[in-house]
This record gives sequence, structure tokens and C-alpha cells, in this order.
Amino acid sequence: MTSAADLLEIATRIAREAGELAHRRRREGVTVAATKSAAADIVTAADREVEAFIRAELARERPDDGFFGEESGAEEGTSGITWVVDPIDGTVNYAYGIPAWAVSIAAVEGTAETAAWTALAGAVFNPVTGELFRASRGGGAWLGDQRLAVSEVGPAGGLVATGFGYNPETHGPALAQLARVMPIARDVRRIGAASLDLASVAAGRVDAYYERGTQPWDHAAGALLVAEAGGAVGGAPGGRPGNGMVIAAGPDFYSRLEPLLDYER
Ligand code: LIP
Repeated sequence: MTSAADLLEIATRIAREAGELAHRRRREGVTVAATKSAAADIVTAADREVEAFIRAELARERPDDGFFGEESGAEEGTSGITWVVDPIDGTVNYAYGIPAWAVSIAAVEGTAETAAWTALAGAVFNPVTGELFRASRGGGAWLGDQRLAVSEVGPAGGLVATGFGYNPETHGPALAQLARVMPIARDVRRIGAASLDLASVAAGRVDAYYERGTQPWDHAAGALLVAEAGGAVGGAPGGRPGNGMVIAAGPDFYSRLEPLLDYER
């Protein structure tokens, strides 16, 4: 049985190499290859190339594991471990040249089903800043040699990160929801990459993050970062993070934020 630390070593190496490849392609110029769920939901040639690179590296190192990636789908393995991969999280930032996008790689025990897996290792790498956030189950969350811990929110309220997703029908309700959150917020951030939002909660750079409509590869690694940094992370009340909702914060602020949100069950 491979340890979580061994899986993390593989995740960090591949995230770093994949991020460098994506960064190189970004400097060469970005081409949008297609749109997906909505006109705003784009995939670049680099998303596809970087995911193919990650998939090939994992197949070489861990041939019995499953794979679940944003651009190339799911394939079951026989080892009980599945790799959940977003080659470029924050693709719109990547396309516009905003330096907030990341490679996100998680190793989970179980299948490609958020509700059924246990995350063992996760790496989130922003090649533009050079920051690689990493966590393994029971081993803490780290940025370089700094152990990460979620923040405690003061009287000014929480600095809250959120996102609005690609589905235009959800934007009105998301704005109404934000209006309900404002009384407990000191301010709001819209970073544009769920994996970096979650890494920011883990690092205490924001006090909370919530978003509806994200996909498993957006939050698989980041949710482990938050949990290992002492935070609370979930979805609908009592549930796991999912497409209906992802919430992450220090435990006290989480319990203030959760009742203000809408949930899709
Ligand atoms: C993005 C998320 C972001 C969300 C976007 C999108 P992508 O992932 O990280 O939080 O608001 O709608 O889901 O598509 O760049 O991998």
C-alpha cells in the first residue's frame, strides 16, 4: 500500500512540471480550442496538452490507478486510488493573462465520485507566482516549509472569496446570496480559480470561500488543503463539497456562513 506521503511526492512533481509546461504555452500565446457548458466556459489548447501530459506521467508511474480529469474524462483503475486532475484551473484568467490559475492534482481513495472518496494527497501549483500548496491526509497543509493554518475572523468580519460559475441562470440567485453574506463580510474577493480560493483559505489569506457550480477537479486538492489546515469544508449542510455548493472556512466562521447560503440538494 502506497502512503499518502508517496502519493503527494508524485502529485507535487507532476504539478510542477505540468505548470511549467502551461506557463511556457501561455508565454507563446493562448488559443481557445472550444467552448464547453456556456460561451464563457472555454478550453484552451494548453488545457488539453497539459492534461495529456499529466495523464501520461501518472500512467507511467501509477499504471493501476484510476484517472478523472477535466478535459479527458474518467477511467477506473484497479488499485483503489483515483487521480482527480484540473490541468488549468482558472482557464479564463489563463486566457486573459491574469496571474491566478493553477494546476490541481489530488489522489483520492475511492472512485471518481466526490461523495464516495477520501482525499489522500493534493497539490495546487500556481506557476506564475511559483507557489506550490500541498497537503497529505494527516500530514498537514504546507507552502514550502511553512505549515498552513486557517485564519480566525476578527470583529471587522470575514474576507470572503466566492465565484459565480458559467451558467448564466445561476447569476441572479448568486448575487442575492452574496447580499445575504455581506453583513458578515469585511469585503469580497473573486479570484477566479477555485483551487486557489481553497488554498487561500488554507493559508489564511482569505477567511472563507463558497461557490456553487464547481466540478470535482476544481476542489479535490483544495478541500484537503483546507481540512489539513484546520478548516471546515463541506457542501450542502452535513454533506461533502459538490456541484451544489462548496464552503470552506475556519470552523467558527463556517458555522456563521453556512446558514446564509442556498443549497441544491
Ligand atoms: C473555474 C473555477 C472557478 C469558477 C469557474 C470555473 P475552470 O474552473 O475554478 O472557481 O468560478 O466557473 O469552474 O473552468 O477554470 O477549470
